[in-house]
Amino acid sequence: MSVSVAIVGRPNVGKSTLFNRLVGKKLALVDDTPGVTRDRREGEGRIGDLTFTLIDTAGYEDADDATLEGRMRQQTEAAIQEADVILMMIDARAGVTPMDEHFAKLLRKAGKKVTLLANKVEGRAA
Ligand SMILES: Nc1nc2c(ncn2[C@@H]2O[C@H](COP(=O)(O)OP(=O)(O)OP(=O)(O)O)[C@@H](O)[C@H]2O)c(=O)[nH]1
Ligand SMILES: [Mg+2]
Repeated sequence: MSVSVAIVGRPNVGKSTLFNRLVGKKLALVDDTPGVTRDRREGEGRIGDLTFTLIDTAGYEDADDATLEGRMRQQTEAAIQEADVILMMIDARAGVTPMDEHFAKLLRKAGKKVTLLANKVEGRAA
């Protein structure tokens, strides 16, 4: 069984972009609108000789179970439970936002190994 890695973070930080890059295919929808990923997606990720099961998640963390956002949040929480390794992504141009802090809290509770990814670092603002 391969190691599973979940990419988690608030909407629009670039999770699906990284997912597609590591999987090497455009399996996930990427758009400059928050909330594009509606359900988790899995693919075979690869970095050099390392292969792993990569999970892309929806970027919502704070909503009622009955709503669409609530179901997205539940799926994200399930992915956090399942994953061996978590990549938490932030937008380095925006810095740490209250929603990032929400995700950080959620992940601390899970007690998993978390690596913080600062994305969108190519510009002066970052
Ligand atoms: N400038 C810049 N833009 C990026 C980078 N990575 C992703 N983006 C852009 O950020 C936007 C959001 O990317 P997504 O990959 O859809 O973000 P997401 O975190 O999956 O968003 P949700 O599915 O809504 O949670 C897209 O317009 C991407 O092209 C980056 O490194 N730099
Ligand atoms: Mg996405």
